[in-house]
Amino acid sequence: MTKPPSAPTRGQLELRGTYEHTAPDYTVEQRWDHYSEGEHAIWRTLYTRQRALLDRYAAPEVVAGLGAVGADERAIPRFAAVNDRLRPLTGWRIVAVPGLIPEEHFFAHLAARSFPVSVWIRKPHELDYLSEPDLFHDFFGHVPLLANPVFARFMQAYGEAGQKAQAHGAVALLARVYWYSVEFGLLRTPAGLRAYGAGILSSKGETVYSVESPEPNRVGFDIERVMRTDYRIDSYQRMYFVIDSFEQLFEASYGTDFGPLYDRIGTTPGIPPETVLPTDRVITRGTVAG
Ligand code: HBI
Ligand code: FE
Repeated sequence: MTKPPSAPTRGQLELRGTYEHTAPDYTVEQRWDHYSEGEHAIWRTLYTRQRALLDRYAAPEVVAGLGAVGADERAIPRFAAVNDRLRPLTGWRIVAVPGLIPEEHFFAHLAARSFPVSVWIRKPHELDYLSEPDLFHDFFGHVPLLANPVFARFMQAYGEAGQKAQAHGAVALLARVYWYSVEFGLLRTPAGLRAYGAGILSSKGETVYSVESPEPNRVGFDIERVMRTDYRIDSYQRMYFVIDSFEQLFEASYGTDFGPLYDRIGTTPGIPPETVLPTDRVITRGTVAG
């Protein structure tokens, strides 16, 4: 029996997953045969709805990755079959977990190129909003880019950085990088802004909002600026950070010792997401700008 973790940044919270049968690294069996027809139907509804938005709103690498891992609308993916395709592409695999897992285990998985995917899927009345990651968020949002070699290398570097940040007591600062890239990142492409963050891509509303709404600020990605910025977990983002390429993201994180940066930022108050600074590379100034 493994103790369920508390959700990051949300304080103590009842988690929905079942943590009784987890291995020491918090993995479980997927038990694909146990999904009900109703659960496959939820997947089908969500997949179909989001897939229709990708060509217009998502980074092309996401569309390519989704095809490469062999997911489709017919049924919840079998993780073993996905791994057969993913491993030769980037050396990554996905592992089944009950839900959120403790930070140290999450970072250890990423550093070892394994991405934890929750085994449970949301209920029919939760199609539009959930406060914990489920299988649809984890899979549809995160797994496609693991097929991209540059992004995959960044994720591994993030896991390694996470382990160092823990030793430094600076996970909260590094987590802002994850939030504003892996979860809510935008990419500048010749065709215009496109979403690549999993929090965006697993939400129908935010997929459109992040790219088209006049409300949020959109500012060029700079790792120190990102580490200094607060984020909101209970609404669409007021600030998106925009990368020009996945190489930029990788280079900002790989081989850099963030220790001095963590010390410099320390416990200074976070910059509100509504704030645009004179030093920002502004792409769009939002109507929320303070
Ligand atoms: N566990 N399953 C899971 N998925 C996450 O995204 C996750 C987690 N545990 C910790 C965590 N994220 C965050 O604390 C870090 O990204 C900072
Ligand atoms: Fe996520």
